[in-house]
Amino acid sequence: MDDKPGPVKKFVDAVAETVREDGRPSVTVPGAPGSKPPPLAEPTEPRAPLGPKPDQRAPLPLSPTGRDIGVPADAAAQNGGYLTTAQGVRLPDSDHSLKAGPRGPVLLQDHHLREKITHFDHERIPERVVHARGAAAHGVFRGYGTAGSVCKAAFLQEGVQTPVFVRFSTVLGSRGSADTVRDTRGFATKFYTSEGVFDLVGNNIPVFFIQDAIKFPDVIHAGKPHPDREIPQAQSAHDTFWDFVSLHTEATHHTIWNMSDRGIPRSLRMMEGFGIHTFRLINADGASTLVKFHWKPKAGVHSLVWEEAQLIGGMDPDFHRRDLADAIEAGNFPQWELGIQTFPDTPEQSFEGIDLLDPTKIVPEELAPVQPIGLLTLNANPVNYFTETEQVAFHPGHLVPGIDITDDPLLSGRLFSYLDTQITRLGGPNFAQIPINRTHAPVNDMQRDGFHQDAVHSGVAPYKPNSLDGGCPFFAGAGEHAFVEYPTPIAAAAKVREAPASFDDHFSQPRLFWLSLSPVEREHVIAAYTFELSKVYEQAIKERVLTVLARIDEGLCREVATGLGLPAPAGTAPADTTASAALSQLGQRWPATGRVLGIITGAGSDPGVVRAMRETALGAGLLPLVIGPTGAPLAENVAVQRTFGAARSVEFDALLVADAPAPGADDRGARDAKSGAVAGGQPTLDSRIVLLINEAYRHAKPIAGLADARALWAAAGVDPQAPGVFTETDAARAISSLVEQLSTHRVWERFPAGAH
Ligand code: HDE
Repeated sequence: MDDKPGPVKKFVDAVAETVREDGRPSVTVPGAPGSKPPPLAEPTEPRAPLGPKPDQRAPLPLSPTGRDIGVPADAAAQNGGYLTTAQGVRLPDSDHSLKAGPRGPVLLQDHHLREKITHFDHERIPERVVHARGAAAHGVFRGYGTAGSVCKAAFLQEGVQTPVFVRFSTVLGSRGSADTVRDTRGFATKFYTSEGVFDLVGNNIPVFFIQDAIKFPDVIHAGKPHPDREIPQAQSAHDTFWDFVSLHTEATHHTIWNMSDRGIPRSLRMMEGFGIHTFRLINADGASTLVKFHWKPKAGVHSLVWEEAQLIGGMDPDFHRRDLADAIEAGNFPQWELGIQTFPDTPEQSFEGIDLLDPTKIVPEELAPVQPIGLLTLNANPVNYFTETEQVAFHPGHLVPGIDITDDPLLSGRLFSYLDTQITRLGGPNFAQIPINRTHAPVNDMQRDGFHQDAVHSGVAPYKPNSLDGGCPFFAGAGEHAFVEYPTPIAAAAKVREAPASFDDHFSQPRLFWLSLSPVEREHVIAAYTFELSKVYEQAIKERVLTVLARIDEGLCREVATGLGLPAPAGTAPADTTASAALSQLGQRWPATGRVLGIITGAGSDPGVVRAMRETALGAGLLPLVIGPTGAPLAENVAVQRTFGAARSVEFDALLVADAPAPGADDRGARDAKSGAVAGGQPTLDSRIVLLINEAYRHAKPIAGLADARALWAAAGVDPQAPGVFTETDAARAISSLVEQLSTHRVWERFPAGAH
């Protein structure tokens, strides 16, 4: 927008410049903890604090009222080379309390001790009641202009670049829980537009468990750990969850999505996002169009397999968080297209018989195609987790001119809840002044005082009308970017606690979802239900869930019943509907950019060959990590990023064998608890590498190697003729075979699928 305030424009330009076009990583191995490597000995010479790393960016330094405060964007919050108190008084020591003699009692007059401990005592704020576990990144959104005819919002106009902050989350777990649990993921985006903040607070699943916000405490109480023993953490495989969803069958649609591969994403970068509710867009002429928002990842929608998800839960509970930060640090910036499905705003608010106000229903993309309206690129990691990712406050009621709500009863409750929850979580009503929440548009809101007031307001008349402050602030007129609620007509009605009759259909869309999955995806759904219900203690709840499954599909119900050792109730599923290809995660091709390749080397590997492999892999957009017997470099310039002892298959999307390594010095073969069973009887090969190959093969990952990889294939139970196993004569061919295979995400042909 031409009228963008100066500092915001400068910032946007700077952000836009960092968007890489070539897709080539800028850092070959992500993970450096600081902006400079540390010296061996503790530094003693006072010096200015280190700045953030090149991949990090803090919120734009604006005043609480959206003004440029002239601070360089990379200014560290800490200032000066000396340790001080919070009052800026320099300190000579922070290791010893003030005592009456070295062995004497600590003195109450130690103001430094008291300040330090008191602050520490209050370092935690309440975690989010839901979506507590999260990871976030900064980025930029560029409007395509294609929404111009239906929406007047400035940030959607052609070429407009808007800074954004995106937070991904799991719903059920607490802040320290594991990333790869089976759960819905949050996908919340804050657009700092020139017309104020717009938040699109969505999920990676397009429907919700409930149709009315008043049920939210119920579904969450059921999903959270049992209140007596506080187990299990961050998962739905327990009695209270299945008790609720089997009785409250409007949850059936969301639940089957959770039981599908969507519940265990491979990466936050590989998830779709959905606004779920139907929103309303208003164009320059004041006309309204109903829409559903979609985020489509450029990398495709991909998932883990359940065994991987479980292994990662122990091996690297921060897997998704690390993956997001590493990808950004390495310059593999994740991208999504924002798209809309549009529907005429008719009094019925339904489309092709689907009630648009029912958040348990989708509109298949085949009926209403998703039209791309802009591109999101995440290109910077936060500088500080707490101040940015933890303190960011989203709210579906943060709307800008051109975007309005509908009467979806779930959305109505959310409009209350998000504002309310921040008051406890962020300690008062001034959370919009926390740097990450500050709008980039000028603020003159007549709000005053309250806990943590950062703005020093001048003037004497925070009220309207006034003459003492010159009448300021003024109302915006037509053409001055005012937010005007759409004058939705409301039919005369009586007050009732009821839902429309169309909300009673709980099964036709779960069936649509089931019918749209490929055989291998259906296998996964069956396995997920069977696993979860096996963890349920009460027989009656399992039987009740089977009656729900019988209403989705007889085959699904029968297979799950077989796994549980229970009789399958008779099928009562609704009539078949036309399947929606867009609901399956399979059947397309995606770029392999940013996929992680493990290069297996041995003590005898030729460093030149390994270096060339890395270069070729980097050139193909992969993130290659060298796996070596120990942490020692193979040669100068060929560092080892993963040791045999620490590497696990779940970190890698594909493996390339440069060498079939002999047992490393710390390999205990069959006695190694990590790998014994698989490697037993293969004393010439490192047992951990045999396990690595075996797992990658079972998890349907592509694997490639040069001639002597054959010994590894045999030891790891790999069929050399199986799809996605490449035994090549030169490394470049091996890598291009892997890249080609990665475009379908996994070697799905390797999974034996039943006829469901
Ligand atoms: Fe939320 N939800 N929610 N939710 N939600 C919160 O707000 C709530 C719902 C979603 O990264 C809370 O700031 C109610 C649907 C995301 O900070 C809280 C209802 C969708 C996030 C809250 C819903 C979401 C939240 C907790 C039923 C997808 C994380 C902390 C009407 C469209 C945002 C907070 C972040 C967070 C309430 C249902 C998505 C308590 C009452 C549907 C992504 O306000």
